[in-house]
Amino acid sequence: MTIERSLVIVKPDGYARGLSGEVLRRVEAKGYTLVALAVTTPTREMLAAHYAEHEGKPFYEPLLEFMSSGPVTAAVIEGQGCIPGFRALAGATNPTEAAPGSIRGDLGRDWGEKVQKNIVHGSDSPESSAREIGIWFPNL
Ligand code: RTP
Ligand code: MG
Repeated sequence: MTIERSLVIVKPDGYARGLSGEVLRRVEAKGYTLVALAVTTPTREMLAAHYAEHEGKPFYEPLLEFMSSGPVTAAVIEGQGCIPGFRALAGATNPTEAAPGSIRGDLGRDWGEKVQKNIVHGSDSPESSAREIGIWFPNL
């Protein structure tokens, strides 16, 4: 595997619960490096670009509503295989199904809402990572 970068976001639910430090702790404990870090409330415009692949799906509008509802912690991390590596740290999309030991498995649950509030986002491929980092950290 080559050295790669991934965009990690502690979503509004994770930020509001004070889990940014816990997520970054796990990233660093795994051995990945923090390359960039910011707290920001994303605009709908940024989120429409970020989630373009999901446009038209039933959870798209609730997802944009949720993601623009408050501050998030956004980070670019770096390391060999960090794209699949962080996805493994995050666990399955649905926190109820995510394995214990993962971020979503240890810290997440179903809150009975329209969109899955699952604490973190992580890029799913080198192409997504390059695209997403361009949206969130255009100066990198
Ligand atoms: P992410 O993009 O946030 O890292 O998560 P993911 O790849 O595991 O999930 P993805 O399929 O890309 O979906 C993006 C986010 O949309 C919300 N979602 N809710 N049926 C639902 O309620 C539903 N499905 C997806 C989640 O917040 C998911 O992370
Ligand atoms: Mg995704």
